Amino acid sequence: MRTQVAIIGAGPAGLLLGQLLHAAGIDNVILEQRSGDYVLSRIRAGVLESGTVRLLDAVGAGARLHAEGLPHDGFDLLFDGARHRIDLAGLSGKHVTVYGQTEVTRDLMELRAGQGALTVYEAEKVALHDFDGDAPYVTYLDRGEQKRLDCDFIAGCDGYHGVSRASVPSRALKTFERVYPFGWLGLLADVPPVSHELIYAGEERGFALCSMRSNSRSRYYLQCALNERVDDWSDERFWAELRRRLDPATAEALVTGPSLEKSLAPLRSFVAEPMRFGRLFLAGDAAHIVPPTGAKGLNLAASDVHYLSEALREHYAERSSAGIDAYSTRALARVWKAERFSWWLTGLMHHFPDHDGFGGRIQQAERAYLISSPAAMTALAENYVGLPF
Ligand code: FAS
Ligand code: PHB
Repeated sequence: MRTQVAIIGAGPAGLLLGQLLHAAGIDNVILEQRSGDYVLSRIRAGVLESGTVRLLDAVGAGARLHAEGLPHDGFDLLFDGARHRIDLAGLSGKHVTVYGQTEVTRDLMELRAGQGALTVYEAEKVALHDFDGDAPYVTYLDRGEQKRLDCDFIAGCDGYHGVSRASVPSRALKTFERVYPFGWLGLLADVPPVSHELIYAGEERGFALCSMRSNSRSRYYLQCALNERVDDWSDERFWAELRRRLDPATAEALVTGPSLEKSLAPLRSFVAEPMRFGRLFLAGDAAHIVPPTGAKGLNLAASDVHYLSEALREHYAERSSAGIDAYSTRALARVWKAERFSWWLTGLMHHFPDHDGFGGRIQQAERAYLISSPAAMTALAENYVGLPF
């Protein structure tokens, strides 16, 4: 089989890239190791930047998003018992849209299936070949049968643990990493959100996030130790700890109920440079990871594939390699700004080991300055709504 672009991974990066290439008339095949149902079962991001919404609209995947997504003009920071609203719309002129990654993935999957574009689910033993030459190809097992996909380019959209970045010789890669001394325990429940906007709480007992998927489905997170196990957290224990990390009025307003899902995610900042190796391009989590505090992971995947699809369109339509040659530098410029913001907001709102020492005093000073300075809040707002593509 032959295609122009082989895409590894059917997460948001791979699926959105597939649609952007389809819109440009560029043939592509997606190889995904899991089933479609499994991909949809993963509960992840919840906040879309306006740039991501524009891309979804551009490929025709925005209808349900506009019908069911929740535009948010601000969010609260809670610390020292007080909630401080960050007026995103007033400070940046933009808003974000609360719409779960699961729904984005579902919309893109349905659009792709309706166009008859090929996604091979449960593709096993995917292996990348000759991407440092002019005739790359991918091999994989399809229901036990060895297959080969010849292509012009390979897009590695297979996430942090994928095969694409692992296929690059280590001498060709420079990686940067910061692992945080805590994780996030997430809970999804069909209960009304405690507030109409998100609340990022940074009280003594640790970080908590009050988010949502709709006006009847809530998403909550608790900072937890890395050695915590989900099975040790009953719903009752989760709700009781969440209440302790909220101010009394918010705790009182909290509606609890049975969890639909609970999961633990470690937090790390990670970047692999460059994001291009011959005819292999990395995009999304395959190239970088941010702590979810800034809600940037999914949105960075979107800007990566925006740049990559433009570069590939230029290659085929204008016979120019300028976009391809500039892809890594262009993508990394935005990636590092999002890495900085995500690291900063994580530092501002989480409980670190040196909380009682120098680091704790710096955090207090950072918070006091932020809520006293329109300029500081504007900087927070323009990063949160998403810097320009
Ligand atoms: P993804 O990991 O989503 O998709 C990669 C796909 O490649 C997967 O479907 C995988 O099965 C497939 N794959 C992997 N190896 C393969 C192989 N060898 N062959 C074929 N296919 C392969 N971001 C936020 O903004 N907010 C959040 O709250 C948030 N929470 C998160 C929680 C967790 C547990 C994780 C892991 C991430 C979270 N993120 C969050 C970040 C997340 O949303 C990612 O940024 C987003 O999924 C990136 O999308 P992709 O780059 O497509 O990678
Ligand atoms: C979520 O709803 O999953 C979510 C929202 C905002 C974040 C992280 C996660 O910063």
